[in-house]
Amino acid sequence: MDPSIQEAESHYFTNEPPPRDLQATVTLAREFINRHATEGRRLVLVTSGGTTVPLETQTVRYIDNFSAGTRGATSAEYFLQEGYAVIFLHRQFSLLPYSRHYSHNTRSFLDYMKEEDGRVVVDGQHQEEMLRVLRQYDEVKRENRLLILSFVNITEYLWDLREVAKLMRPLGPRAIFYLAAAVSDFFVPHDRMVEHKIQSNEEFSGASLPSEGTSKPPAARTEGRSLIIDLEPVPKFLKQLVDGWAPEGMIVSFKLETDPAILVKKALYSLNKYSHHLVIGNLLLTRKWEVVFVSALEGEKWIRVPRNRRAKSISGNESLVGLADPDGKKDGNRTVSADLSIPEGEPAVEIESIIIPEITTMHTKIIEKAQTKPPVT
Ligand code: PAZ
Repeated sequence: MDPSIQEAESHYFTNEPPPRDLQATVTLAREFINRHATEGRRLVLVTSGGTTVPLETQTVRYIDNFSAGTRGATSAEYFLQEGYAVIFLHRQFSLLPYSRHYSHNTRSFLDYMKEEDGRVVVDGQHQEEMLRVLRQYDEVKRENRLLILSFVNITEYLWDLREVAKLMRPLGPRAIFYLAAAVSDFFVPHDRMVEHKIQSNEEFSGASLPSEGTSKPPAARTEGRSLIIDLEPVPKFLKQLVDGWAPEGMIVSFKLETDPAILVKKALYSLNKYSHHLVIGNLLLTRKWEVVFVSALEGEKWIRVPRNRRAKSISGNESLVGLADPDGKKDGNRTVSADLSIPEGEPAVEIESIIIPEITTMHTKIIEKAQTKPPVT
């Protein structure tokens, strides 16, 4: 492996302190992986939600991104449906498999309930759907096939990813890494982070010194009344994942763009640079309706789901046209704007119900290919 990449890894993990609960995470993950390895099951690590970039060690302020974890939570359900064991490494409080159907919604979960003879029961109109979700959830719980782990900031995410990936190594080609989390590209290194809350009042701003008294200038400081933030690039660890941490696993990364003109180019660039199995490209505004698979095996392949002309309004009533906003929060009371780049209505089916079977078919081929390879002597 390129020594400069190893150097970047070593520098990063020496300088950025591990999360406090890393040992507990490793213990849980080890036990889960070993059990499913013994049972010969395929296992996927799904990463989901956005990483934060703290500006202070005692964090009051941080930089965040838009991701609600819809892609990750939905994909995890379809992997579970395909019989996989799933480690769901997600941003704390972002969407979770199964409970996603009833949370982060314009509706309160209490709207699914009603009182009957002094007891709380599920309202009649939601019985069928909730029973379907509950049965799937119960089966997964009974078979102990879902492990939920969480991170908040970029450093916690990278430590967890590295440690879990190394634990998954013995699974060889039976492992998938499905990296749907929206990972920060820039961060504040620990030795340039101020300890205390950044002050807006110049009289107090002198208190903002890096936590360990290093000579490095703080990455965030006030100048006059402005806040100046000088971020550094997060080292790209996909190469280490491919070559070092989990060299035999199937690796699926995501590429998010907002400009359609560069999406495929950027996905191809990533595929060539990291030589992994698959890059799934998506655009912020259309990510629930279309994605592009870019792989060495199959080139460029688009997956699209039709748009539902009928979108549900907040009240749950169907309206002919609703505006589906980029974050998927329903607002059926507004009319569709003239901007045709914003899709009408919700997707007719969840696009992940097509993405995941496609991936598991590719995974089967990878496993079969590995089985026909002569053993390394
Ligand atoms: O979490 P969500 O469903 O709102 O969004 C999913 C997504 C766009 C973050 C994901 O599909 C993705 O592209 N993740 C990788 C982002 C990137 O670092 O390029």
